Amino acid sequence: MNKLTDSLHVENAVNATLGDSLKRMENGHSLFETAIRAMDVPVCDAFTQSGSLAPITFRAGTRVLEPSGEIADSFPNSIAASRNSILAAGDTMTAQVSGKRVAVLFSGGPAAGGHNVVAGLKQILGPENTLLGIKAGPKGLLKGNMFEITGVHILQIRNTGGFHFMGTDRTKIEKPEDIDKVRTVCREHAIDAIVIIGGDDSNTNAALLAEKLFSDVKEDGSGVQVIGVPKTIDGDLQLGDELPISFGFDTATKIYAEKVGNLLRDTGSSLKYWHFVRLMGRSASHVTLEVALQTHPTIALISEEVRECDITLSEIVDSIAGTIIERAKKGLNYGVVLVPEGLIEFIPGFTTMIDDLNDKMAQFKDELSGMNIREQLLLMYSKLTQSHGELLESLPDPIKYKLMADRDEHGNLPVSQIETETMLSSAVKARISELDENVKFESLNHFFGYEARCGASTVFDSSYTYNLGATAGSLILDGRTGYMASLSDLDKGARPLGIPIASLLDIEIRKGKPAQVIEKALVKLDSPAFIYFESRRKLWAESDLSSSPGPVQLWGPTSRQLPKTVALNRQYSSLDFRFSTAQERE
Ligand code: FBP
Repeated sequence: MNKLTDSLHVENAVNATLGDSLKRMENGHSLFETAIRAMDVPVCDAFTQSGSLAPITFRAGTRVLEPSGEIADSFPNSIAASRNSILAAGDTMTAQVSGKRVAVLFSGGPAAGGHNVVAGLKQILGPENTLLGIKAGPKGLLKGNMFEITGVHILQIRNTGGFHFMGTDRTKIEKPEDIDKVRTVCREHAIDAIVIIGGDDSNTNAALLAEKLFSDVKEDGSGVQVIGVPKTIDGDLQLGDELPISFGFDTATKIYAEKVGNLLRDTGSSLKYWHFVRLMGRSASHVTLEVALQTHPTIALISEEVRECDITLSEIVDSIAGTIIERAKKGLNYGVVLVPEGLIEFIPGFTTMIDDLNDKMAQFKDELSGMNIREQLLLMYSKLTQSHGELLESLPDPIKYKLMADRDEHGNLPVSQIETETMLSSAVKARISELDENVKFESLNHFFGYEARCGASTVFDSSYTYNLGATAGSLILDGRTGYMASLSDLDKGARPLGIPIASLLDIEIRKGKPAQVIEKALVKLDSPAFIYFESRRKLWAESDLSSSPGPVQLWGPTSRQLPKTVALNRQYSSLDFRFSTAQERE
């Protein structure tokens, strides 16, 4: 062999070895994913009192919720059983519960941490009980599409982001024929309990199923237990101290904050762009508020303030244009504007116009289905009230088209596809040229949305969800139904709770009709997080005080940080979470 063939021979051997190891990493085994699977997750003291991880019992706590009379009439079984009382953690379970078959599903948009709910649930159910995974969300439940979850699956999914282990969807289970299908599936697969991991709409599904499956599903007259787990990156499934936050919010906001922090650094370097960034979060502005607290942008709009203070679109545009002109006078021709995804539904005039549109679209569904978009719009201009028709007609075409898009099964407008940031930046540009044509204004538009929902979980989301899974499993083994698993006191070791879901329901207009749903928790203008933001934002607009939080940190000083809005609103003593008092000794 000469030197050349010799070295080629070595190179081929190296390539073969490298190729092999790259192939091994192809399916979810990057070095990062392999390392995080092995990371420890802190467990609440409640589950470890016996020395090893064990399920707990629950007892009626002191807080009682008060649903309206109409809700109480619709959920007689659930409300008679819970008496609207939030369950508090009791003792370690001494009785051995075995032979239960529990099915778990993801529902709605994905959120980091879902896989750890499954891992915590499997661990607490133990080998004496069977855990089944339902594929593709509630639709999969209707079809009985399920498989047994084994210990090997858990090793693969532990601490990983995404819902790809089972998939998810947004099917609403409501019609009597759908409830019958679920009954049949439960009988065929001998299911004793269902865990629904979802947001407000999915937990509304859970409440209804718990009520309808309360008894008489099995031959012996018994029912099927239904337990919810609070998920959504939007952070709008909250109940004060008892449910401080839904899982997935922390990961999503930390990922968005990294990207916004990077943009703030870029804009302060290149000194020539205004970035308009729309941040995901269907209705509430919790995501935008959290990202603002982490990064201190030049401007952040909060939809709830726009609605409550009756701020019109032209006032929003004037205010942004005013800030841009003031900064330009100081030579600061750059900045970042955060726009919450759901803003359009909160602007006065738009709110009632969209309600009217939802109403008319439901009323003229059949006529609309045979028309093209132009014809649909003409029909709507004529059916909406005059002022609503005029407002719709005045909007840019891309916005109009998106407002006409189909609502999802829960009646939600697909706001993630409405480019409000583009509408705003164009209107601001026009306004600036009217006010001062010498001001330089170059804008770039962004939407930060889907890229964060399945990001690798933060340490908080991994830990929170594992303990939520353990709570859900304990509620099942303790014989409970119609509860949502929760954890309070996130800064002091965390306490597992069960929240009666039916007691959270309220009446809302969806697709033009009253519907019983869980009310979304919106940003409150008197909350400590908003008040803090309000006290700082003028300074952030005038000077450059931005902060770049960097990528999600799984190790190091900030790895245990809770969302700032949660720590402020719950008045925790520290920004760090603590799921076990043993952590103090670590
Ligand atoms: P969930 O409330 O189901 O968790 O979904 C949240 C969300 O990510 C919103 O922020 C966003 O508007 C919506 O889902 C997008 O929905 P889709 O995935 O159907 O496009």
